[in-house]
Amino acid sequence: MFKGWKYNREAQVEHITLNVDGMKCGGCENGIKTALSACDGVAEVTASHKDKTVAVGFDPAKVSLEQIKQTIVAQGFQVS
Ligand SMILES: [Cu+2]
Repeated sequence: MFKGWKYNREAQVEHITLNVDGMKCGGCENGIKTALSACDGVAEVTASHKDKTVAVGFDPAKVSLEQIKQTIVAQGFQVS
């Protein structure tokens, strides 16, 4: 996307909560947050190792749910 180019479409944000196994501490949460935040289209990430959940707000036009899942798996966690 070009900076300064007026995009005439409102950014849409979809929210999803994924069940993620393998997080054991805040460091694991941060690893997932950092990896997902680096994805274009991801607007917000909340991770909880206690609840074993990762909540993601994303623009489906820019990033797919499958990409989000794969990013988490690439960090060494399991998404159910
Ligand atoms: Cu950890």
